[in-house]
Amino acid sequence: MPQTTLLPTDAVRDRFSKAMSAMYQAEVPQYGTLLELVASVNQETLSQQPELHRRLEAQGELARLSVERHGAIRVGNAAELSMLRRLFAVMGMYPVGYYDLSEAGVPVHSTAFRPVDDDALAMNPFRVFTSLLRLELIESETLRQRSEAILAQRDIFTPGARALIERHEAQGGLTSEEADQFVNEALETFRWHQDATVDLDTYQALHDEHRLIADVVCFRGPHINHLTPRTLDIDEVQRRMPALGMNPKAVIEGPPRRECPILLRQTSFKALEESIRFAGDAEGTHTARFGEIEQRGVALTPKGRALYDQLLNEGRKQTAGLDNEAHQAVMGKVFAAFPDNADAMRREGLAYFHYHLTAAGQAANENAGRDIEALIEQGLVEAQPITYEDFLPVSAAGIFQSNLGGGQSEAYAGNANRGAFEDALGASVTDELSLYAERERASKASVLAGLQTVCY
Ligand code: OOG
Ligand code: NI
Repeated sequence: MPQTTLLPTDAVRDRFSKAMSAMYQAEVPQYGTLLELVASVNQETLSQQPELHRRLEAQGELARLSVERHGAIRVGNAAELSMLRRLFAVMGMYPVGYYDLSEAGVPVHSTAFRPVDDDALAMNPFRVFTSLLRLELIESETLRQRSEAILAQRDIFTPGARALIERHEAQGGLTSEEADQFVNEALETFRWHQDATVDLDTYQALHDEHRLIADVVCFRGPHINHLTPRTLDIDEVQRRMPALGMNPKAVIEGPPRRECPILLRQTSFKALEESIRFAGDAEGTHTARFGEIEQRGVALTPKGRALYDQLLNEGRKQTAGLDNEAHQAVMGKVFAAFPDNADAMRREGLAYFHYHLTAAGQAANENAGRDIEALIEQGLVEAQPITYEDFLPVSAAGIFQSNLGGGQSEAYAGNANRGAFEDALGASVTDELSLYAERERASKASVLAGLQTVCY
């Protein structure tokens, strides 16, 4: 029997992320405008900063820049979340990280489905921030039961998607043709629906409880609510948005602008008001879909992250109500306490690095010693920052809130429940920090193993 050739899961993810971007551009034309803006700002940044160009190229970041993006969806129950886990596995995307958004008054908890291996990340790091609605946090017993009943009636997956997920699991992958079918079928789950499954009164009641509940419960599927290209200069994109007809959120989330970017900075154009037909034919609107941009920096160690969290909290106490310029100025001052050069961050153990032998290092031998810092001093080893591939709960809450009309209650605060999330998911989530620590450790080990043995 001829062997079937299976497509690498990385290729399935690449096809899917491109198809999703095309679908979202057709659905939300402003997202297409945002992509063009990001592409031209990236181009300008690279030509103005040849050193940045060189570094990104050396790190393999340049090749993935134009395909890099993340998206987000919100689902209603365990059955939906666990099936999504199986769907994303077809594309080599696995749950990494646990994010508790109840802390910020949003009744969800989340993970990010994303590739984990170096090669997979380098090829296409497409990530989907996936939130599970927490009906148990809803005050009203009646609304909770009503929501559960509505959600129990829908199936967000096509029969074709289910069949292809099973086929992937049974044969360990999909053929190229099956992958194309899978992409088409899986896209249906993320598509926008102009008609709600409920009448206007039900929508209104859920909306009054929390806008997010209406968004998750009232439609046939968990429409993709944004896609996010990666920019090299988020401040510039934010500045240029209004001239192109986009309404940016008030402030850029995350750390301030720095010489050596850390973690993640994010902003968005605000969600659009879109017309909806409700059951019983009433017309109304719903606001859910937006476009986001991100600028990524180096991943921080637990020590670096603790410093980031501490400074972020200090900054937040001083920035309430400020416009972006003033907000960034305050954050800039507060973050002066965070060393802003790669050597200092490395020596102080604040960030993760990937180590490799330089040309001189490849010619050197083990007499050079085993102390990585000394090897760097001698020019035998180079350390490159490892890019942060994950998300930040405070920033995510800021993105949620500015697109939910802001000012949501803090009523759910402090309800992290990773165990319940993992039960619903049907798997545990990988700890993101352990992934960076392992990548750093493996690179150090291979540097040391790569120094030539001396024969006596
Ligand atoms: C997700 C918001 C969080 C991010 O980039 O932090 C997010 C949502 O609105 O569903 O996408
Ligand atoms: Ni996002």
